[in-house]
Amino acid sequence: MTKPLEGIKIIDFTHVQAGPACTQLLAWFGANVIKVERPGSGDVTRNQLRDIPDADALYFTMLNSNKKSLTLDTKKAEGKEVLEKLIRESDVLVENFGPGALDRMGFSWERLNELNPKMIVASVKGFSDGHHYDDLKVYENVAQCAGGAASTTGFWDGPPTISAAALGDSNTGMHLAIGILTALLGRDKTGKGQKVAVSMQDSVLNLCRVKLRDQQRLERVGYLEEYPQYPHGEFSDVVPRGGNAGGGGQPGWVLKCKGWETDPNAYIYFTIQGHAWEPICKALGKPEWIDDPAYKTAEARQPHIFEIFKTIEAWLADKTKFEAVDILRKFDIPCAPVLTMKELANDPSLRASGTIVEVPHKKRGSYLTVGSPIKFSDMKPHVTASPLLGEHTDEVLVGLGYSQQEIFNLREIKAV
Ligand code: CAO
Repeated sequence: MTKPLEGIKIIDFTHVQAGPACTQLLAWFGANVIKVERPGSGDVTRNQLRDIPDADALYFTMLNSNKKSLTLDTKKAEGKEVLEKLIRESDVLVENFGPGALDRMGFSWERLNELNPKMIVASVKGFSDGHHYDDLKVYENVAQCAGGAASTTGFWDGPPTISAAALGDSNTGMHLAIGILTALLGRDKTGKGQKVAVSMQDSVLNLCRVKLRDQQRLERVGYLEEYPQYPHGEFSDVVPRGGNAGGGGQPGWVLKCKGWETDPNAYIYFTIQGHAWEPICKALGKPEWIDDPAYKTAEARQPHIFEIFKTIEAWLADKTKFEAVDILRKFDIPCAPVLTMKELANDPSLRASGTIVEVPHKKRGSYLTVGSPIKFSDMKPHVTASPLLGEHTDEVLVGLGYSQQEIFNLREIKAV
C-alpha cells in the first residue's frame, strides 16, 4: 500500500519527546525519517528510565518507531559535510534543540535555506522567537506552567497541578506536524521551503483556549457558573482551579463506584447534560426529580449540584465502574469508567483498532506502544521498531555516495 508521505525525506534532528513525537507521526504516514544522533550516546532517552540493561529504554522506543538512525558528529567538519549533503536532498529538517544550538552548529535558517531553498525547517522551542523568555530551555512541566495549564488544573485548595498528558511535549509535536504538512502543501504551490516554528507555551495555551474564554467571562460578570465555587464560594480576578468540574457548559464530576475504598480507580466520570436530565432521573430511579422545580433546570440544580452527585454515588455504591457505564449508556448519558494504564494496555478494542500495538524489537523482545490515533480509510499505519543507535549509518552514507573506505575513515575519526 502506498503511503501518502512516501518520497518525503526528513532529517530528524530531534530528541527527548516533543520533536520525536512529531517525526514519528510523519514516519507512520510514510515519510523516510532519518534520525541524526550523536555517535556513542544518541538521543538521551535511549538511556533514560531503562527497564532492561543494555537495551534502549521504552521512553526512546515508544517515540522513535519507523525511523532510521544515522550517527553523526555535526560539530566536526567531516560530520557537517555529511549533514550538508543530506540537507541538499531532503524535504524537511526537524529540530528541537535548546535556543541557538543549531546556529552555533553553523546551520542557521539562512544557511539551511541557502543549502536547500526548497527545504522546510521545523523547530520546537519552549517560547516563541522574540518572547522575553526565548532564551530558556524548556521541558514538559515548565511548558504546562507557562501555558496556563497548571494554574487552571487541580483543586482550589491545592497548588497548581501538572497533567499527566504531555501537553507540552507530544502536543507541541502534533502542532509541528500540522505545520510541516501545511508547509509541504505550500511548497507545492510556491516551490519554496519555509521555516515552521512552534513553541511549547503556545501549544499548551492553544489547548487551554476555554480557560482564556473563562478569564474574559469572569472579568465581565464576576463569576463562572459551571465551576464548583459557584454559587457558594468566592471568585478572585483570575480563573480558578475547578477540580474535576466539566469544562464546557455541562456539569460533571468523578464519582465513586463499588470498591473505591480499596481501588483508587473505581470511579466513573458522570456528566449531567442539560437535555439528558429526564433519562438521568430515570436511570437513577428518581422520577420525582424530573419536574421538581428544585431540579428541573440546570440553574436550579447548580446550588446543590454536589448533593445531586452524592445521590448518584449512593446509586453507584453497588455497581462497578463497568456495570455503571453499561447501565448509563442505555440512557444516553455521557460517561466513562476511569481507566488505568493496565486496563488500556489490555483493552481488546484498542488492540483491534491499532491504537495499542505490540512491536517486535531486536534487543528488547516485544513492547507495547501507542499506535496512530488517526485512522484512515485507505491506509493503516504499521508501527515498526525504533532503530538501534546508528543502525542505518552505512545505508544512509552509501545512499549519499560515500565509499566503504570513506565510511571507514569517518568512523576512525569518530565523525559517525
Ligand atoms: N553532534 C554534535 N553535537 C550535537 C549533536 C550531534 N549529532 N546533536 C546535538 N548536539 C549538540 C548541540 O549542538 C548542542 O550543543 P551546544 O549547546 O554546545 O550548542 C547540544 O548538543 C544540545 O543542546 P540542547 O540545549 O538541545 O540540549 P540540553 O540537553 O541541554 O537541553 C532541552 C534539552 C530539551 C531542554 C533543550 O533541547 C530545549 O529546550 N529544547 C527546546 C524545547 C524542547 O523541545 N523541549 C522539549 C523536550 S521534550 O521534554
